[in-house]
Amino acid sequence: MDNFLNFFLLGDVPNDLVSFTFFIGTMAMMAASAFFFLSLDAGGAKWRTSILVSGLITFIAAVHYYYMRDASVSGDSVTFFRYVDWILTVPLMCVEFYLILQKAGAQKSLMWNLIFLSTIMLVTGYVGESGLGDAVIWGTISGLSYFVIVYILWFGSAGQLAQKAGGAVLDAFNALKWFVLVGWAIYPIGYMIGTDGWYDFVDALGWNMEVVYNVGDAINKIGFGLVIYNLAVTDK
Ligand SMILES: *C/C=C(C)/C=C/C=C(C)/C=C/C1=C(C)CCCC1(C)C
Repeated sequence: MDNFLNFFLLGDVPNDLVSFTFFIGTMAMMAASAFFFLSLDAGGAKWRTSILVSGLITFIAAVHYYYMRDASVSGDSVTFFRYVDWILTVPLMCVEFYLILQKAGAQKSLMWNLIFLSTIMLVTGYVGESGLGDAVIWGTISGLSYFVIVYILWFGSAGQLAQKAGGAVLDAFNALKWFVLVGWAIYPIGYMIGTDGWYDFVDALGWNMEVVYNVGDAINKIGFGLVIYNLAVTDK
């Protein structure tokens, strides 16, 4: 088994839970990328870009997981790779929202607003998590940006456009909206677990912030991409 894994330059199977989830995460992101890239035409020309973006999201994550796994086995911090990954992939998710609503008349401003807010959310989160600033203050600013994103998707103009599009587009939009409300909420929980003095019992379980983030990424990157794939094959 280890020889096989070394062949893929993945090294030995790590024996602590945290590194192991990075290892599984690398595999899962690689497999999902292969799936999306090979399925580019599954919904015809109309959905090609959307499926491509799904593949780019998991591929960018696969590369970062590869590095994070290495850092994790060596006991180094993964925070920098983590946020570089997010700062590239979360805006691509905002692009996905725009792409599926484009035919219902979505304006580019919807995409730029979401990208702007998610950048604020992640940069302020990085300041708090890396120790450059107070974890509570910066985490709160990050959380406020997150609420605005949720608000725009649940109660703003994006929802009206999805209604107008109806059918499979509306179904996909509604599913993705839940990913942002529930799936993305996993991250602030991870952040609080990583903040000293908050939810310290989690460490006793052998879990930590990184495990929570890894579970979040698997759901939000692979699951999110599969919703797009499903939309493409239902609405050819
Ligand atoms: C693929 C990666 C995704 C979808 C990452 C999403 C990340 C977040 C929604 C992070 C949110 C945070 C807060 C709302 C407050 C605390 C700091 C963060 C950055 C963990």
